[in-house]
Order: sequence, then C-alpha cells, then structure tokens
Amino acid sequence: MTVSFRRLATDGKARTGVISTPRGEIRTPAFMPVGTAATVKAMLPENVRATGADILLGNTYHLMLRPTAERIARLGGLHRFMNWERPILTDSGGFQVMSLTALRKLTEEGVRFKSHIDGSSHHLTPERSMEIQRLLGSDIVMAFDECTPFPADEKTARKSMELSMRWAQRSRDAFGDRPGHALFGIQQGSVFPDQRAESAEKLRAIDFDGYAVGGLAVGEGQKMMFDVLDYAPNMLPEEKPRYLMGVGKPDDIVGAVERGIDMMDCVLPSRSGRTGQAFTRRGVVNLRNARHADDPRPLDEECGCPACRSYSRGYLHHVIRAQEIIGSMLLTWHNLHYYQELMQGLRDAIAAEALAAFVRDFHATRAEGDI
Ligand code: PRF
Ligand code: ZN
Repeated sequence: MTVSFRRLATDGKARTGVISTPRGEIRTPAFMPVGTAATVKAMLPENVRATGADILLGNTYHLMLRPTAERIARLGGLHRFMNWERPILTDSGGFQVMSLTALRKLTEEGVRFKSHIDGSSHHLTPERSMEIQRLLGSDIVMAFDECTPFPADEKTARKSMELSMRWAQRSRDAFGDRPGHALFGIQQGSVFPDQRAESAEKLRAIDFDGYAVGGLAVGEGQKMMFDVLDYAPNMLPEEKPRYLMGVGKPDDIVGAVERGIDMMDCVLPSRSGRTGQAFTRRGVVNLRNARHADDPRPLDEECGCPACRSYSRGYLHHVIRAQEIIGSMLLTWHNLHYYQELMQGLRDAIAAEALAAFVRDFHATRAEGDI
C-alpha cells in the first residue's frame, strides 16, 4: 500500500481531502499536534486522538539525541514506543539544529553540532536524517533542508535555497523506494518569488509524495507570510499535499488554508496551554490573570472539552498559578480540542463551498487581545 492524496472538494484555492496511509487516514486540512520527545506534553495519546488529531509530528533532532533512533528501533519503532498507532510525520532535524544549538557548522555535506542536552558532537546529513527517520518508522519523512533565516538578502537566500535543493536530491536518493512511507520535499526561497519558483521547479523534477512550504513563520510577520502564500503554494503540484511548516496561530491557519495549504503543525496550542493561555472562538484567554480567580463560569461555554465541561475559570486559574500538573493537562486538552474543531469547521466549510462565510464569521466572533 502506498500513501495517496484524494481531493474531495475545493473552494477557491482551498482544498479538503484525505491522505491515506497504511496507518490510517488524515483528513485535510489537517493540524498536527507536536510530539517532539515522543510525547505530546501533558497528554495521553488516546486523549490527543479524542481531540480529533489524525497525525502527530515527531522530531529527528530530539529523538536522535535522546533516547536515540537506534534505541527506538530496538523497542519496536516510534509508534509502538509512544503508543500512537496512527500516522506520524517527522521533521528532518536541520531546522531544530539551527534553532536549538549554539555550536554548529554548516557545510555542503551537512551540519555538525553539539547536543543542547549533554554537549556531545553529532553530524547530521541528508543520508543520516533519512536513516534516522527510517529507524523511527515515520510515515511521512521530511527531506533534509536548511530553513533560510529571516531576513536574508537575495544572494544569501539563493545560496541557502540551492543548498537545500541539492540536499533534497540527496534525501530522495537515500530514502529509496519504501512502499507505505512518503517523502516530502521542502520549498525554500525566502520572500523572493523567483527563488520560490525555482525551488518548486527543482523539487517537482526530483518528484516527491508531498511538498512543504518551508522558511516561513520565522519572523517575517503575518502580512509578509500571507504575501508569500499568495503565490508559493500554487507553484507546487496541485494533486499532492502541501504542508506549511511551523504554523501557527488560529488566524494564520485560516489564512493559510484559504491560500491552498493542506497540513500544518505548531507547538502553540500545547506550549501556550502549559503557560495558561487558552484559545477560544472569542479570542485568547490568559487564565493567569487575577480577574479569573473568583469566576465560576467555564473557560468557554460552547466548548465540549473536559476543561470546559467540568471546571470553572477559578479552578483553572488556581491550578495554573499553583503550577499543578493538571493545569497543563486541562489547558493543553482544551487548546488541542479548539484547534481540531477549527480544522473540522474549515473542512466542512470547504466541502460546502462556504469558506468565505466561515472566515467572515471566524473574524467577526474574535476579539483582539485578551478576553
Ligand atoms: N524546514 C524544516 N522544518 C521547519 C521549517 C523549515 O523551513 C520551519 C519554518 N517555519 C519550521 N519547521 N525542515
Ligand atoms: Zn474547552
């Protein structure tokens, strides 16, 4: 069995469909919760599933350092290891090396770096990244790339993009033929349309099972990101899934889906849950705020998650302030539930060709800032 993408409906540039894998179907547009260290922090896998997630994201960088890909392979692969039998997409490691390590050296061959955990030395190359992602048993493997930092001048961006395209070919060659597993290429090119086009051309010539838009959400701001998303996804094959890496806030997700993106991942719902920030239809609620201390109402009256069904704002405020573990659990659950409901709303709206009305209502219901 192979990995395939079926588009079921479109509305403007937006698409809804299904990615089929031997480990199950992924409804698109899809939001992938981040399970960096073989866990979606503060959540049991069955609870992540209960929020509506079809697929998780894992990280080559973290897992190669601890507990190592070889150990995970010996223990039956990442799915068995973390008790998540559905699809897993793994990022290829380069992005995390560049954002998490202080000591690193980038060459044509790959990137040498020292672990942020124990200072040990490692060398990550396209070939080693493919090997690690194979040992993990990842269903969707990402090509090894360099996420071009922002801002970059045209010359620097071009050098970086061209390196990523040579690494994309090496990733393809090293990945080989693995039925049931998919390899996605990653478009770079910063904010330069001609470079995005050239990157897309190179990736199409190599031929991937899906294509990511990389190098965005790196400090350029939403307006500039949307400007790039107005043209970059169109350059990628229409019949393959398009994945926007590391995005984003709810309004980023809505804007990306309107522009033809099918998959996204972000630490925001899980990470901000642990600090007491909750996403709701009406906007962001910061439960650390003292005004919630005596509030008997639920976080969100319309939400069906455990945090909103069984607890008051006063209780959530207390457990977050007291740094009780259940505070992280409840707010992560709520945020992931909210994100997955948003994705279901987007899928339904696209299927009904009513995305414009959905987006209008989405923005009309939300307040700017803390509510
Ligand atoms: N490349 C890879 N992972 C990523 C990115 C990228 O460009 C981004 C950019 N937002 C997030 N994660 N491999
Ligand atoms: Zn809730």
